[in-house]
Amino acid sequence: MTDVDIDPSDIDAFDDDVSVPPTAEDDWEPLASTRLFDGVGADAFLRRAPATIVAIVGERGSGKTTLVSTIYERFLREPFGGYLFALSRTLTGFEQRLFTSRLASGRAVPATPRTSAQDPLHFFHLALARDSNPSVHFNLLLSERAGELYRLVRDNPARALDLPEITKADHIVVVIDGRRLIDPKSAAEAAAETRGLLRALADSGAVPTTACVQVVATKMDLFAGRGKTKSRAALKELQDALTKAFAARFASFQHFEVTARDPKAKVSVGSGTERLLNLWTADRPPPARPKPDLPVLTTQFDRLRLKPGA
Ligand SMILES: Nc1nc2c(ncn2[C@@H]2O[C@H](COP(=O)(O)OP(=O)(O)OP(=O)(O)O)[C@@H](O)[C@H]2O)c(=O)[nH]1
Ligand SMILES: [Mg+2]
Repeated sequence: MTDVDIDPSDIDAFDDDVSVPPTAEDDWEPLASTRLFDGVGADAFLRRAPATIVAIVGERGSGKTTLVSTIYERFLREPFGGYLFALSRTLTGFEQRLFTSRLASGRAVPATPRTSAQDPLHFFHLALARDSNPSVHFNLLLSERAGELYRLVRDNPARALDLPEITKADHIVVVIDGRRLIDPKSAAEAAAETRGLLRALADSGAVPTTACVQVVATKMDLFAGRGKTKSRAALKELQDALTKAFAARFASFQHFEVTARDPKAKVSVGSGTERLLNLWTADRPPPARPKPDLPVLTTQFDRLRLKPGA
């Protein structure tokens, strides 16, 4: 027993006023946030390093967030699709979206938290390197936005002009909900919505002429089995019809089929996303720069003015 009795409950481990900003004399630095980038954070990142911008668009519940977060999840286990995980500046953002798919969440069935319609635009960051050449990193910025916003674009294409993930996109991934396609009651509506969104994007004038479009059918685990032959044929028919209607309106137009997360765990996590990674990290020709409009040089003095250092 010491001279002064201290009641352990009197000790407040969080006594320091954390709202006081650190001073130059403090011997510590706050860690940078690793939540998802907002628009300002993404711009700041792009000023430091080049990155490929991938806009993930589609209806509510189609599987946009799960698609991106399970690509990261694959890299937690091992190299994936010929790529090594190099870095992510948004680790906490990924982990927050994956928590409800883990045992620690106490859930019996894996799930993804819904992106709120009130949430502003966010971006996931993923830096990857090819297995064959680990010294070269590819930075990917993958957008996250609630499906409601894209419904508004479908109704009013001009709204796409206000969406930076579209106007700055290198790739636009249009996600189709496989669950709705296998149900005859919702299949026609899901197909019409996808057609409507693609038409709105093509008509909006917001999509860069260099942007490549990938139409991704998700939840392909639900198409497995003999009873699903008709659904698979209907999906193929829809893909052909979309190609016919829209392939000429974008720089490139391709179809993909993906199982991001099969709740029965029969299909591996992120199955089918390797081909997407390949496309997103492919070398692209540098953008064509318009020739500067130089004045006609007539006198010797004009030429002198254009000399370096003049
Ligand atoms: N069976 C199956 N379910 C999936 C798959 N991918 C996603 N889901 C489920 O689909 C539901 C919706 O997925 P989200 O990723 O939240 O969809 P979202 O497009 O981001 O939806 P919003 O944020 O509301 O726009 C979740 O419950 C997922 O668990 C898949 O590959 N297979
Ligand atoms: Mg989401």
